[in-house]
Amino acid sequence: AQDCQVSNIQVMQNFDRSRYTGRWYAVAKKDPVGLFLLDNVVAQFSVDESGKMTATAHGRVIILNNWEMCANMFGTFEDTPDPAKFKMRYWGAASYLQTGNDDHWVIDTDYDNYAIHYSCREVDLDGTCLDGYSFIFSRHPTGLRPEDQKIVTNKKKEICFLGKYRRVGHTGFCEGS
Ligand code: AZE
Repeated sequence: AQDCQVSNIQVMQNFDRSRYTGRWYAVAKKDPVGLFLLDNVVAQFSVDESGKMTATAHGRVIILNNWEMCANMFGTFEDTPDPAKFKMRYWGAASYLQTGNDDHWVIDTDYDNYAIHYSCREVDLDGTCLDGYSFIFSRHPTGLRPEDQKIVTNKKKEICFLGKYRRVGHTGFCEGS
């Protein structure tokens, strides 16, 4: 399954959204084209009474006139027939932040330590991903445990994003926002 066809990408089997709730620290990311969260990215997933998944996220961004700020974002997730594949509508607390409707796939997670997220925004004519982004999340602000690194590297390869990630720093820029 490494032909890089978006439609062949394997996602988490029997994804359990309730075990996925809580805080996740982004430790690495692969950027899409255009504006994106720079660093200090933390996401918080919830499941409401009706079972719908929602999330908040923050991260440092630089918008328009070189204005550095902390983007406070919200996301709601639409279910699909695959329990690990969602459509995410997202928007910012402030109107000048970004809005969108992206795929949100959970590629792999052990729920307690690491998670690999994937989103392809534009599939190329040959079926590969032309524009996409991905987050590697950890439950630990200090990063991935050594034993999870190998798993994560393999998954980066499977989603054809290996070598395209940058480390996500946590400096406290968005603390208390
Ligand atoms: C994600 C975790 C779940 C909630 C949300 C996420 C994505 C947020 C963005 C935000 C972009 C903001 C920009 C502002 C100028 C996947 C981290 C909402 C993509 C570019």
